[in-house]
Amino acid sequence: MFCLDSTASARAYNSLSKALLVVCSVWFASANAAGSLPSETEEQEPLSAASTEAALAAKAVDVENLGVIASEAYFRLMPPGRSVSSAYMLLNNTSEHDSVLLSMQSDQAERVELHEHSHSDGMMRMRKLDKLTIAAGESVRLAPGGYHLMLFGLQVGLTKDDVVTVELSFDSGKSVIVNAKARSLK
Ligand SMILES: [Cu+2]
Repeated sequence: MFCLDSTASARAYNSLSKALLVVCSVWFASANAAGSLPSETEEQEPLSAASTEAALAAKAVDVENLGVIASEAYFRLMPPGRSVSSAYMLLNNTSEHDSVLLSMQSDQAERVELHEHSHSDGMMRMRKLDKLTIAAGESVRLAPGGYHLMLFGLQVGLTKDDVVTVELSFDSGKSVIVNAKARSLK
């Protein structure tokens, strides 16, 4: 699935120099215009101290069992009122077995997808991926212009002090809890 419809991307990519920022702003604009953003009707409860402790405990156990460590996690701070953003991190597979990221979810977002940017016919597009394999002993970096997590229906009004918690589920059946800090991206 491509995030950009071909008309919007053709207009937007006349100037390649604006590549990444244009991708996101045009994509956000078209998503809003199409009314495809989920409603904001679901109540989002802030993480309590107890659930934070539980999450940290879960992370410790999962890292031990799974061998995948997530670090340097952050999400892109959105303009006011926007509910779609992206998250980035470094995934390091310290085990002796390949690990396949299959799904991800967050209590703070309606839906989380794995995407990658790719060049096609001289244009940069976003594409949804079904999985991401992290080879044994290898790292994969999710970063602007490459792999990223797309956060749809994200809690509105997040600020620089907020954290988005995402659960990554792997083919082993285990999962890793990632706390992504807010970051402003130029
Ligand atoms: Cu994307």
